[in-house]
Amino acid sequence: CRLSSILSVLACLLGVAAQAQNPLITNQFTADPSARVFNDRVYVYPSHDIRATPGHGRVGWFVMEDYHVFSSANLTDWTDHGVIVTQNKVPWVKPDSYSMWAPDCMYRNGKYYFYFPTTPRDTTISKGFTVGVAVSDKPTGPFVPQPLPIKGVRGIDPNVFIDKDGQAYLYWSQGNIYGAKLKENMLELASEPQALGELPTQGLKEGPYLFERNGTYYLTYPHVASKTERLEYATSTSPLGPFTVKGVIMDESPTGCWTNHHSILAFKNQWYLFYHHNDLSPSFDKNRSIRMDSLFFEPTGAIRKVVPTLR
Ligand code: FUB
Repeated sequence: CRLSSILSVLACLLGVAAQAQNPLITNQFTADPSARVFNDRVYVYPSHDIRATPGHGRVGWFVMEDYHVFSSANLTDWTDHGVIVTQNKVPWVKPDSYSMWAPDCMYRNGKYYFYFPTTPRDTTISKGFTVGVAVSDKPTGPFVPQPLPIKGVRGIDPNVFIDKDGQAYLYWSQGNIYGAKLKENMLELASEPQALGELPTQGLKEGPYLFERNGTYYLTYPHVASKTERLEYATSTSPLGPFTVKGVIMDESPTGCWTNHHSILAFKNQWYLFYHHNDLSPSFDKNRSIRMDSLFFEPTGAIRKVVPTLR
């Protein structure tokens, strides 16, 4: 994996693009894709799965030490811009925790804010996962981590949404899904965290992704309904709910990957679902690969179920 990191940095320096079909990236493992459009280009901020080696990470579990960002102007040719944040350069992170889980990125007022969940070295900050922010002038970094994580957030899988009135919101998960307003500085909560309403009462819900379409707020999330995660959604007339469960966006993984984690975006008049399976690691589902398929709405606003394309 260190070799693959070196190769991907070289590819980036030489301007070599990654390839097009699913999975989108084949020279390294990638998961939890948060896709954003910045300046007419799609940027994907995924997690970066690696394999445990002696003394580095826990065998059989997620091992994640840094983040890359990838971009594309046509959703076919992907450029790896290299590492943007790494665990041991974030001042408050537990050293060598290898728990740099699912991130997100948002633009506001000339800056790019990269949100990432991980575990702090000091349990008085948080006893488990919390969410940090790193800030950059460019979508590809360099991102400078804030000295401390966001106060008042315990959990994983941050997702940021800015409404039409300019109010920003942070969503995250800790078994259930929570949301709160963010201050204009994008670094602090502006309201108390709250649960978001009538979500499924049974089974883990994580990886929230919120977007708005025609005045409807869609809260989309992986949910373990039976064996593995499937992607579901709920809707509301307000960004903090209450949300009402509406349906399934994608069934459980055909490749047996226990997790799925997604984002949804519109680019050049077409909606897309970014998600992951474990195409490149069929026997170990903690080494995942990001994918993308078109997503369609019914005239009622319902999301049509997405069937994953084959490789
Ligand atoms: O990638 C680590 C964790 O697995 C994420 O935070 C979850 O959403 C799941 O994909």
